[in-house]
Amino acid sequence: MTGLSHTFPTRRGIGSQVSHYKREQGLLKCWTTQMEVQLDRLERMWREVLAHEAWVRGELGASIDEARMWTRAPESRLQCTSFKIKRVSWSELSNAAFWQHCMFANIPVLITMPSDRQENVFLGALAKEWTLEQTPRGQSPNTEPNRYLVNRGSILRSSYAECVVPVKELMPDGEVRELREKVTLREWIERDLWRDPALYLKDWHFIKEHPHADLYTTPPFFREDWLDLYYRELRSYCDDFRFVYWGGKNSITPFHTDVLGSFSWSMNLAGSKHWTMEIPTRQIIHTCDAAETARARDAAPFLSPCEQTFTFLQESNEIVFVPSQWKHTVRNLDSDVLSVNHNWINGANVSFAFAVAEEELTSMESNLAKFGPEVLAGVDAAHMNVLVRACCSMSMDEITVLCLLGILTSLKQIIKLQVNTVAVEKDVSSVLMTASIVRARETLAKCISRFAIYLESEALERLCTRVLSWLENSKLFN
Ligand SMILES: O=C(O)CCC(=O)C(=O)O
Ligand SMILES: [Fe+2]
Repeated sequence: MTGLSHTFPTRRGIGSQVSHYKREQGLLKCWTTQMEVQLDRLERMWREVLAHEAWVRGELGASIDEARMWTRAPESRLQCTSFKIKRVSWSELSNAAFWQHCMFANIPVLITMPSDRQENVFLGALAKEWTLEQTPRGQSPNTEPNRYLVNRGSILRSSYAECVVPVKELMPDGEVRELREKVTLREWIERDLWRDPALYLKDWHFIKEHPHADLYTTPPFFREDWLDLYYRELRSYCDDFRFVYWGGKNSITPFHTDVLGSFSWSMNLAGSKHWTMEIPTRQIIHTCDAAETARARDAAPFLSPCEQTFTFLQESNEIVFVPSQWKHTVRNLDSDVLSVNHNWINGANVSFAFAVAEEELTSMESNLAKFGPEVLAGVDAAHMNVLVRACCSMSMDEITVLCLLGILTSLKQIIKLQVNTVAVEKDVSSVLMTASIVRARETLAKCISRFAIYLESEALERLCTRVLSWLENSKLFN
């Protein structure tokens, strides 16, 4: 994969930063030369919005109050002693409720999809082929209940057996390393089921590698995805954050927060997972009880010494929504646990992406300043962008462009909604888009102020300033 694994711990040592430096530098060079083309696209989008300006202003008035209420709702604070993740049937969860109570509030949820595969239209062929069976007596090395895939992954096996897949090894110190030797899917499927649980097929960019496979589609709750939009529209899909995972019994994803403050959704297709999550400090009111913490730590050996944890099981057909910056660790409970996992960013959490990059920048600046103010002053913008990108997967330029692209796309969506959609849907969706813009413009303003000296394109800065001042002067967004 070209980006960093989305499961790296957030703060990484300078050693690993340097080892990524060269590769990142190459990627960034290519990005800078693409910048003009990208700005062209963004400018064009902006002109399209302006062409509809009067209309957007006239049509949107009814929903703006509601949008404002959503985005200004106080952040959800939790009492961790009593925190339990909610299980909600997907048919009872509206898109609007998901935005309000999960994405804007930054609260996890466990969504149960229909068990009848025919009803579950989002799960295509990838989900329909699996049958888990109890391991026959005597075959398992221990007496624990255990299930494995009877058909050993028929759809993947029939079409993708010779694909090289990323198999990661969990080191005793909790670091995850990709195996040096190439492993094909066939080899993975035919592996000894009782082998070392330290191996885990994960972060397989399945859609990127097989764009026409059409094995599943993203459920509607998670489709407002600026991260994907950015890589698709502006970067010719040089990277993505859409993965397939296939782990054996007791394989683990160590404690981490997801890449760049993103949300993640993880849908189990076969098998069960045991999750341990930690409530971020700023969302906590009290500390929780010690016994609960000890239990969580037993289940998750790489847990950091922190008390605000809770655990839950995810069965097949269930989707976990992981909010931004909620640390988590996952243990697979069956011999075959197959899941799909995407990371995504939109107006509800783009502020986290900014905050993660800003934190890295601040720490780099203070490290450089230790060598003297002239050293910090002498560091060029490109160098800093490479370092920030090596630490958190995107440079400051890229985060700024992602935020601008998200805002412009949402504005265009609002315009389109006015033309094409029935009244009720139009109303709900424009509230969501508007609320998303209201949040994101604060982040865009922070990007061009805090990242100012590191933004390599003045044209980008100018366009951001124009869009921001338009939003500021528009009654709709204030
Ligand atoms: O399923 C796993 O092993 C890890 C999933 C995860 O970290 C995520 O969904 O963010
Ligand atoms: Fe994760």
